[in-house]
Amino acid sequence: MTPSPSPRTLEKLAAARRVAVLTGAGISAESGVPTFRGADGLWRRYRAEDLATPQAFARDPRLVWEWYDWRRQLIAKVEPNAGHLALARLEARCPDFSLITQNVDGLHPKAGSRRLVELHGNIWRLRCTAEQRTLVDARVPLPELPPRCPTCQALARPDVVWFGEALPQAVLEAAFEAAREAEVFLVVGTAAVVQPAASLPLTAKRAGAYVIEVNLEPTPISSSVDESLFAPAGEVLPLLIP
Ligand code: BV8
Repeated sequence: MTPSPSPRTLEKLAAARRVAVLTGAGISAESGVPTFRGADGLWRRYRAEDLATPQAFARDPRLVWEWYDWRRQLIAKVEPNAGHLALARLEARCPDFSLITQNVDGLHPKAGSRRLVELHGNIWRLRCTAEQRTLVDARVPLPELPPRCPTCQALARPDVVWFGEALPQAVLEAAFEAAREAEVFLVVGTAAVVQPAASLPLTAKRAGAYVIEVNLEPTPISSSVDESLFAPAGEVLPLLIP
């Protein structure tokens, strides 16, 4: 039985002019994209430190690219779900809105979200390791692994932020400013483990936001939020955002 949002939560969300949302892998789960730490998690078959790090890429770029190409092929076959679409509706209604995502799958823009802060990059972009130039290459599968920069033939990497890499400063600043300014902060489908993303909900709370969490189960921030709704995002978000 999907829990009903409290009247206070519905009032806060309906009245808010400034809204920010943080999403994690859980919002894409109902589209068929494995999460990182869940039962069918991506890390189950792989270990984060073996693949999503600069050291792993330096050691074996082909292995890292086999993992990313496998994920790209999987994501290419799926569609945004009701949770993604509800957030796109919320954006259309809010004068001041930011959707901050940890996800690299590109399902939020595919659902129509535009005011997006992609904290960890995007799996559909490649970055030249020599000149840092980025390009969108959505071919699945990629014709050669590892791919090379079409201009200078240097190795190309996924344009994502790996563990141990700093997030781009401008992206970080935009995310924390949105969290500090928000009247309502919605946290959807994240285990709230990975930093610095996991600090955003508490930053919003400390700045006076009403914080709503949507997850299947409690997380380290559940005790700090105003309301937790423990049910699939694809079911809860349409109730929050009819
Ligand atoms: C940084 C892109 C500093 C790649 C990702 C030791 C060494 C080095 C660093 C560290 C260290 N210890 C700690 C750190 C910091 C580290 C970190 O936080 N580590 C964690 C593991 C402790 N962070 C970093 O390294 C960051 N950079 O700190 O830089 C710095 C500063 C200056 C100079 C140099 C360095 C960079 C972190 C970014 C890593 N990249 N992704 C890729 O995707 O391949 S993170 C990866 O995890 C994804 O982005 C993912 O989104 C993210 C977070 O996971 P979640 O989204 O929360 O997903 P998860 O599977 O965990 O949970 C899913 C949740 O959904 C669950 O709660 C589940 O219950 C729920 N759910 C499931 N189904 C549903 C649902 N909810 C609702 N509905 C459903 N249907």
